[in-house]
Amino acid sequence: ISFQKIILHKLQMRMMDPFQTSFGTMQDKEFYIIEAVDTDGNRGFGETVAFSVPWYTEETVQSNKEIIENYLIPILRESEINHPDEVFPLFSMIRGNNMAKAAIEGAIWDLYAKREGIPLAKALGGEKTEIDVGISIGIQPTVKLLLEKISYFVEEGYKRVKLKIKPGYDVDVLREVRKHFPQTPIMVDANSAYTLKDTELLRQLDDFNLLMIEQPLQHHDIIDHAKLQARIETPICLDESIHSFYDAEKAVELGSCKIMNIKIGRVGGLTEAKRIHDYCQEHGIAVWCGGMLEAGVGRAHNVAISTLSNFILPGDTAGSSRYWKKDIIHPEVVVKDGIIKVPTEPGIGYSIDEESLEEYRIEKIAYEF
Ligand code: OSB
Ligand code: MG
Repeated sequence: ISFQKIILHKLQMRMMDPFQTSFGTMQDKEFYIIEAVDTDGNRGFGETVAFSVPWYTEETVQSNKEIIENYLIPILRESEINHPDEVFPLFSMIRGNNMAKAAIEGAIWDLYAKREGIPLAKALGGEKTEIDVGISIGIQPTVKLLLEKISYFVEEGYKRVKLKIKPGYDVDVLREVRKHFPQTPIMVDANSAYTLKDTELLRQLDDFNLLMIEQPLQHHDIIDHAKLQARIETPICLDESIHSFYDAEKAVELGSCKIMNIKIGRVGGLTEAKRIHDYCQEHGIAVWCGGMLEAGVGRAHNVAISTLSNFILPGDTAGSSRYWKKDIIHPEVVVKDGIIKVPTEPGIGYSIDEESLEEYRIEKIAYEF
């Protein structure tokens, strides 16, 4: 693959509603769309998924840009790449900064698939033609509002409901929710809001027949999660703690989780995501695709990776209209009856809506090769 240039488009988009987790509330999303152009004029797209503030992981929109500009693009300028699987190892001399790496690697995967004339899902080895999706619902100001939101998304057809919890917004809320939705597949996500001292409280969650509890404990931890898993029935799913294949392997060895949430950005890209997927499959750990409040390009990448066979559980890859009045891709990602039909066009399978891109763009920088 010989590059002509890489363009960074900085976008600013406002979500229709604020999204509240145990670590904070978000409504304005800033990110970069990475456009990789080859010497034949083919264009591949990736999206940075870090938030503006480093409260989910250390990375930010600004750190993504700095790493891409100062380290990753210079590495690409000096390297020859024949397949996108070579990108992550090339970047391995740079520690961490997985979301920066993933965004640029994602653009190269899309470019590669388009050059080959195949869908990205197929390039990754995915075989599903449709994927199941769930919905992630933020912490609500009142239980009444929460119940209304759940009703809305259940009626929309989403295959499972994920509720954000935090200390003081957990057992009582779930009791109310279960009263109204006794059969709905429900899981919870604590985003690291608890410690082992809360074991008794977390054990009470066993009464609610939850599919899983996501990331109850510290954001880098796999030790305490193993202890907790031994003491509760509800399967633990790790999100924040898994930054790499290495982390995934140690978590499975220790019994820190029974399920894994794979986010492409958190683990450094599609190649690493696929490796973790394969490892989990070999070890009987079901995986699903998490979300980072992405716009269309990031969403499209999530759809593609979700076609791999061990993405058994519904992901957080909701449709474009979950957060955006108008997305930056055409067609938008559509969920019907809780299902997304995987696009069959080459690459990510959705095209960039150039008009929307321009409308949301606040900065554009081109790096020539
Ligand atoms: O923990 O999965 C998470 C949103 C922001 C930060 C972290 C998380 C989330 C979500 C929503 O749960 C996922 C989405 O709908 O994109
Ligand atoms: Mg999570």
